[in-house]
Amino acid sequence: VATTRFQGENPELDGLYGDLAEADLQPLWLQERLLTAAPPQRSVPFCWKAKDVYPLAERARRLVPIERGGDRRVLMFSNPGMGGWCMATSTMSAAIQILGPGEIAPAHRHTAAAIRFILEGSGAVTLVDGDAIPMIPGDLVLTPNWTWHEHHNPTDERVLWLDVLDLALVIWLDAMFFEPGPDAPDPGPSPSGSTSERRFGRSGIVPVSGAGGGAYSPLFVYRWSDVDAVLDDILGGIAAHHASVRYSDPVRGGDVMPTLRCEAHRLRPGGAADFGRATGSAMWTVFTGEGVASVGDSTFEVEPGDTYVVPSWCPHRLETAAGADLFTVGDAPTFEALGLMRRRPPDAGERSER
Ligand code: GTQ
Ligand code: FE2
Repeated sequence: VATTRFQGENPELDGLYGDLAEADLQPLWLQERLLTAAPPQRSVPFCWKAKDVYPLAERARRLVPIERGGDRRVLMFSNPGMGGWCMATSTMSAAIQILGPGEIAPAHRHTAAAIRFILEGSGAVTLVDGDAIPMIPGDLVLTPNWTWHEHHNPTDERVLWLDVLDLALVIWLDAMFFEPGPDAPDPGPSPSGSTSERRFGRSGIVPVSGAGGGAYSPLFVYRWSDVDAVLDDILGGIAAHHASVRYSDPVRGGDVMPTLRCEAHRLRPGGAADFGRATGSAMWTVFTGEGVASVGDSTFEVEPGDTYVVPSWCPHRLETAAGADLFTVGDAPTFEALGLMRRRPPDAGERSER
């Protein structure tokens, strides 16, 4: 940077800069936001409130039919820091998806991996590689990289869920591929649970041969009733006011997918949790209860269905008067795999753990 002071005073140097530009070269010493002391966050702390988003989703449901081409009725969260790109964080898209009674979102597959966290309406079905998964609020459903998926709502009510995909990452990596249908046969009104659950959903027991052991979890759905029971038990056994669980691949034990980490958190009434800061971004959704989230310099009062962003390296703290259950999904596995995960516990000053 020191050398820039000669700019305009030294004709030879000016000539060099001109010739560099002609040759599609740029001097590192003039780049200002490249080798930064800490990441300049692209996405900013932000919260989408259910009371704003749900009515807009309902209007979209009435006005916009699901057609081939669009395929999905999805309101994408467009982070104000992302310059108008419809991404929630620098690696992830997030959205509210709504399906009316009798509607079908047709089959397709893509290299971006997705999770859904069900927020409203019981009995819609997502088929993942042909396996019909009935969904009720609080359930987590995976549609991993390149798995066929389609959504059916055979019920009389609208259903609404949170979608989160590693879409910004996949697009940045020039790795996006997409392929439409064939639609699977209609699963009918109430399939009796999925094959993936029957084979992989009993804790500690996995088939010796068959699927699993690949890059993503062969269990495509995690039931809220199970999450609820574990959180309850953890909090019952300790004096702390915060319990958390991680959704894991029952065969390999790691995260559910190579790019996304999912967790559920419960705070007792009057409880608080301080997460410090970490590289990587995350979406947090309130399932039940209420709370106040501090993310960087922002404060959000959150209620069920509200979703907020914790950008990379932003301090994050939660507190609640009435108690709260939250679901979170983030890109931590990518950071860990690439040696880019860095954490700073709360109150650690400038010291960070690598
Ligand atoms: O439900 O398959 O939010 O393909 C974005 C892309 C949801 C889906 C999204 C998708 C889907
Ligand atoms: Fe999709």
